[in-house]
Amino acid sequence: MSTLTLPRTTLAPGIVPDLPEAERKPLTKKDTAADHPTWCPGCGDFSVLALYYKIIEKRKIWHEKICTIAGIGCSSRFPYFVQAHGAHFIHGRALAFASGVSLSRPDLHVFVFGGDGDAFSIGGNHFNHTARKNVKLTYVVMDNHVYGLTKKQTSPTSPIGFKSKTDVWGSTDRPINPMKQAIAAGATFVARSTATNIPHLLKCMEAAMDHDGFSFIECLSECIEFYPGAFDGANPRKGGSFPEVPVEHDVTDEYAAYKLADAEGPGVFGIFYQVKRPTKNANEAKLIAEHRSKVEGLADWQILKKSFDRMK
Ligand SMILES: Cc1ncc(C[n+]2csc(CCOP(=O)(O)OP(=O)(O)O)c2C)c(N)n1
Ligand code: SF4
Ligand SMILES: [Mg+2]
Repeated sequence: MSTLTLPRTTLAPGIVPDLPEAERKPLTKKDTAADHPTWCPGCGDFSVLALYYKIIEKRKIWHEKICTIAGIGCSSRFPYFVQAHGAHFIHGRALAFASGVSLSRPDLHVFVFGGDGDAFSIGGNHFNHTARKNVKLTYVVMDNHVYGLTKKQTSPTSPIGFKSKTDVWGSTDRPINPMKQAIAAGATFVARSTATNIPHLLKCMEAAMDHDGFSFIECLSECIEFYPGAFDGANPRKGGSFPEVPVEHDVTDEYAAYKLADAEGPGVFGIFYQVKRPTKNANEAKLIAEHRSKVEGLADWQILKKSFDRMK
């Protein structure tokens, strides 16, 4: 069952849609923070949420323009914690719902959040098709390499040997590579970051938001409860390293991006791939405009009649 999160009825100072823009105050974390997040203390997902509040304030995204969508999972509880429009939707189907919102409301920047299971198990098909259609939205996958909400099952990104409730002797299945999958499916913005490198993640989220098309970020986000230490190798504070995408990397080179994605885990961090390609939003808008020009001046019933006559 999906649950819609609705705006509160008492308006905070920044939430006054009928004021002229210049007089409106950016929404602070206090304005946008909803329920106290129910994540375990130390869960990586807190970083992504904190940065989302920051982006809303920094980019002056007005209350009525915020749209936060997610599927099901610990990470997918995200919209509950944002006091604005959004939906905690069906497991794996967040992108389908978000695509509809994005196509019908070009004035919004739609953000979708979720986990590795939501994105690549049950939602695998939706991921591929949203990417290839280049629907304008930003998708941040908080990849913890495990199903957190359902208490430790193997996920599509769990490494070989990972012991879980579904693989008590250790997983033998080759994990998927989200970066390769996104590039191959046709995503036009593909980046990787971690929840432990806040400035880097903020840069990636802002760049993703500025991208006109389907922007995807794989954010390594530790599940402190069921896969602690999974990303220590990417955390210099835990003895790991944080190699960034080389400055000479050409982000428009699909094969170079694919090669970067081949690096041994935890891999490299930054924008792997970014190209310009017409969005589904632009293509549909063009189609609608062309059709409208052909039926200009006609009443709705006349347009309908024309369609029915064509079917005869
Ligand atoms: C149709 C359906 N199948 C299975 C479930 C059970 N389920 C809920 S969340 C989840 C996986 C969550 O894993 P992930 O997306 O990685 O999120 P995390 O909890 O790790 O953040 C599963 C299998 C469900 N809610 N609906
Ligand atoms: S179970 Fe894991 S993913 Fe879920 S809130 Fe706790 S630490 Fe985060
Ligand atoms: Mg997960």
